[in-house]
Amino acid sequence: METLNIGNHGLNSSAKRYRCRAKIGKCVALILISIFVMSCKSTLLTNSTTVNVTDPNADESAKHLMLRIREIPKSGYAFGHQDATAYGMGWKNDGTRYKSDVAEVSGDFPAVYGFEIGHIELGHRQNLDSVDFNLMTRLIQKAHKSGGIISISWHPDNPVTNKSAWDPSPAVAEILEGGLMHPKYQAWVAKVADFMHGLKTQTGKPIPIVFRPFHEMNGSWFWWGRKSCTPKEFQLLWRQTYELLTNTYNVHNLLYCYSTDVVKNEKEYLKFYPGDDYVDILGIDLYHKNSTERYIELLKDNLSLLSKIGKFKNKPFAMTEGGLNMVPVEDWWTNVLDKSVANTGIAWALFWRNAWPNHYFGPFKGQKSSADFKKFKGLSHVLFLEDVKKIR
Ligand code: BMA
Repeated sequence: METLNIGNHGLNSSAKRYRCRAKIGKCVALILISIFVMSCKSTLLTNSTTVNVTDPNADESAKHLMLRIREIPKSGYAFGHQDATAYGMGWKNDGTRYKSDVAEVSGDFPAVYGFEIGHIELGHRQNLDSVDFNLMTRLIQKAHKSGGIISISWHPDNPVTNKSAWDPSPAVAEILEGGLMHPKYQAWVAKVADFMHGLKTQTGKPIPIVFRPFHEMNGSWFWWGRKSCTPKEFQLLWRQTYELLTNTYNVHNLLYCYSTDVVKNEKEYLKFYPGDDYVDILGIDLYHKNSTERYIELLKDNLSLLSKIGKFKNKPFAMTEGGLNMVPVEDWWTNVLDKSVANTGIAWALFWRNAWPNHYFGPFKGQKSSADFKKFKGLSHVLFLEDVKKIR
């Protein structure tokens, strides 16, 4: 009995110790399991060996961005706005307040941020729309830090006439390798490279960018457009720019996006295509210029065509620009846009800038389509910043 008592006593305290150890063991196991699960989740999205990007030396950040972009269509499509945080209707960012017209209307920021670097090639402090490049860098850092995706377009001046990007005088042949203006063009691309190199997080990591140069080439309004150069010349321009950025200037934080204007068919879309090895994302710019019925048709036709090419090439695709100037149709977001683009597989749709009272494509407080925009924001398949930042 005594022994038993002692034994009981002994057993009680060792049982307690055992239980205590078991509890600690369980906690440790739970922590380890959570770490394992979390690391599995992040390896799912950062496993760079499984992601296809064209630049063989692409930074991890660029590969990660590609994985995020590929994930988005599984839950819907992301909303983007050009110059969202640089200015809006009646205001301009002076570096003291971070805001956006879209956030003021809907309560959340866009998921995709369009920026424009036209005039970087000239060494100007501001872009062609008077956005200071230092401010732009800070806005890109902030958008990236908060989980947003950044897309950059470039409207370089005509290198031959020194007039704007909208001067269609032929210039491409002159700036290609062997052309008289090639050294000048190389120096321009070096300035683009400097800007891209400067896009770093606070801890010095490269910020990944969707770079979308020489867009709407099937139109005839830019010097790289269909009436100003041959498809072959355009393709060389693209490839040489790509080579300069990646190999000569060691820029590795970019995903390259090829985007046309509205097209009639697949052949037109691919007419200027520089090749699968030079393009990561397929884009198309679709503006509502004619009747609503016509735009709905155009979205359906062009996006299904884009989706077909994207699936065939296994490349993500997006509506890289678009919108209805001054959004005069009250239910445009839900009834015109969303009805035609939901389920097309696009990763995002980006709307052009809120520039002036007669040149804007996003909503702002008091604007006619604002109430509908809030409804649009409430749709579970339309992703804003809070949604897209969870995809990482
Ligand atoms: C165009 C217009 C221009 C602007 C250019 C580049 O569509 O908005 O005013 O300079 O884009 O942002």
